[in-house]
Amino acid sequence: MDRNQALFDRARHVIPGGVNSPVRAFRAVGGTPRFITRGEGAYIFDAEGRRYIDYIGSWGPMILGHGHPAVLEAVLSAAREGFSFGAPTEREVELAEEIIKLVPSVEQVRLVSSGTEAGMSAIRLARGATGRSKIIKFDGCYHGHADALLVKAGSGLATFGTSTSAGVPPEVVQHTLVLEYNNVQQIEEAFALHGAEIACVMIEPIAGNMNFVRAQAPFVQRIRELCTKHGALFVFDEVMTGFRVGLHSAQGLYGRLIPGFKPDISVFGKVIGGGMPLAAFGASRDIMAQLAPLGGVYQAGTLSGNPVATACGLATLREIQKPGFFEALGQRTRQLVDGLQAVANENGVPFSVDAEGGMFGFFLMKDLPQNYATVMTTDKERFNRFFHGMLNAGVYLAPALYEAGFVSAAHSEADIDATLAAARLALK
Ligand code: KE4
Repeated sequence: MDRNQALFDRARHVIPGGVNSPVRAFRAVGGTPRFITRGEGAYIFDAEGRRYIDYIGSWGPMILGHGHPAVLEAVLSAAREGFSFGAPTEREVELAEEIIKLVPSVEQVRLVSSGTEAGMSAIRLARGATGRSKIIKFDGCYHGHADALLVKAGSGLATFGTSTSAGVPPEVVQHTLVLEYNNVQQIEEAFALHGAEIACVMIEPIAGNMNFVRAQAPFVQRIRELCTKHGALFVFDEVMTGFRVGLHSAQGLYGRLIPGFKPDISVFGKVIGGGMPLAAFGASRDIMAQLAPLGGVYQAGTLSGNPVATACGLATLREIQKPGFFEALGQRTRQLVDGLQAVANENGVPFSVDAEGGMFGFFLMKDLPQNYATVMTTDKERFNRFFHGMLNAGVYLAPALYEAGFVSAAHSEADIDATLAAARLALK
């Protein structure tokens, strides 16, 4: 029997679904998940020893590729000094300073261990800072699995959330309103109806949980104006886009499209941990002063700012600041998506692509979708055939049509060419 299958059978005895995060189980695409033994640069290897060009990169963190020497060295030397102390260390100050240097809207940060924890804390902070309960999110955006955020779009604006998950009591999601992404009219109406009660609006500026859908600049600008007018806070969930779509994250991009644009609270994860468990949320000094031990909003964590994780994150952030890093990464990613588009056109397959920095998406439809409902009209069977065609050719794409893809600095021109050759066959 195939070693992946044997491991999967064994895993399912002791771990629900055989995985520690649902998307890894391949349930959306079918087939047997690959059990990865090691990573090396742009590649990962499965239990059968097969090599894959990796376009997941741990869902974003591995922007330098697997096993970057400088990062590995930083982690090993930090680990030799100690894994965790439960006391402040200089390195978490250095990491905070690095994030603040690169993200002008952030004056102070709090480090935590996962994007979920960062997003959950950002919501609590927004509610504590405003004294309000209502929050707005958008259909298709994922902000981690905190109860208040596991909510599906209600029908219209009056009905507040019904949860997408068992185990979340209605009371917990009654304050969460889910609107359509890129729908300016709905956000206008929501503020007209509930403006005085809204603590925050939370958004993925480029929605990587709908594969790759950009928030249109006028939409972002209108949310910014309405939040300012009504005293609500604008939360940018940059867990996926942060330091991935550009050195100054998505807010750097929107700062160029919308003069003076800044979110109120920013959430980071993935890249800032370089593959180790580390995330963060940040805001102005005034907003962050609401957090314990200064203010009344409680938030804590045993491994927050972990000394080994901060070493990994810092080494990663230092590498991506090197001259030309994002130009090269952006070029490589563009080469991939433009090549995929060309191959799809050659084969008469309706296809559209988009990319920013080291993050990309593609859709088996002619025009780029602007919201979740449109994304979900994708022909799932067709996507799954493409996914498996690529996987069998040694190209590991996201095992779900609503997930984004990631290119690392380790991906070479030859890797892109090999990917396009595989796509030519798979699309045929
Ligand atoms: P984590 O708790 O998984 O570290 O972060 C949650 C999160 C928050 N915000 C955004 C925009 C995110 O994309 C995520 C996590 N992303 C998923 C991929 N779609 C992680 C993969 C998984 O769930 O296994």
